[in-house]
Amino acid sequence: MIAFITGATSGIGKSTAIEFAKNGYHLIITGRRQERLTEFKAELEMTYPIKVVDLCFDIREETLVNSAIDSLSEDFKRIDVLVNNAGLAAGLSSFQDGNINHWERMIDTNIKGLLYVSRRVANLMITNKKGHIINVGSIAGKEVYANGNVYCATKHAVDALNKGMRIDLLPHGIKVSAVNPGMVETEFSIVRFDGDEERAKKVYDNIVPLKPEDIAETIYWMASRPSHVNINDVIIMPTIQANSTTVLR
Ligand code: NDP
Ligand code: 8X3
Repeated sequence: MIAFITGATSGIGKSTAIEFAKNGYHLIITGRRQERLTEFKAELEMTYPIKVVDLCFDIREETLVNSAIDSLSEDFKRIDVLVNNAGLAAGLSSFQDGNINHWERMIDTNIKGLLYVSRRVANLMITNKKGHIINVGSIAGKEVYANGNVYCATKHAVDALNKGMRIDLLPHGIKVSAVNPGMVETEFSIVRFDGDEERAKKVYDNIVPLKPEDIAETIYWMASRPSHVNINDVIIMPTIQANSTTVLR
């Protein structure tokens, strides 16, 4: 079995790769940081009896996405599970003060990048007559919170695409699911605040957030249901969080 995981250099994607490796999947791991991919591939292959292919590309670049996927061997093109995880939030400011560069990074990564990867992989899955696409959305794709404007819009787009892909891929026997987490402690907030680690740390002060492993286990659980069962959608929160803005500190 083969799992293709985008954004496996950190956080949820990295934990998801480990979870699939533990369960005997061969892996395709992706991200922009080659050094991390090389190290992670070596660690995975040393720990588990699996083969790992690392593909270093920016999912915002359609030609790079296509050439990376086309470079896979015929064996590795038989992808069973695609986890569309790579994504980010950039900034947390009012719409009227929004930074255009932040908006473009989020739209290009969370929507367009996800589309480029999914289209190419879905076509391989159609040829193979099997497959499962698992989209990593967010509570931000279910609710809108103050200053979340464009990030929330991109995750609402993921929610819509999750439903749309499920309809279009139904005749091909391809499952489509989404996991929508609340607060997970990863590099997410460091990225959101442009590397400001102090500000990022405060997001998780005095709370017990989700761990990336919690999401990884959920994703693997979704992927390992019997063939007649599809988990359409999961919302998963830390116990101290009721919705995107109600958090017990
Ligand atoms: P991290 O910042 O820890 O990981 C993000 C991953 O995405 C990295 O591996 C990064 O790799 C990859 N990535 C980002 N941009 C690109 C790009 N342009 N091309 C290729 N890869 C890219 O954050 P998380 O693990 O928390 O985030 C994973 C997903 O989970 C995201 O979609 C996020 O929106 C979602 N999510 C996160 C939540 C949280 O609270 N943490 C809650 C709900 C959803 P590299 O930098 O090497 O390219
Ligand atoms: C990440 C969770 O609440 O910061 O998607 O939007 S939140």
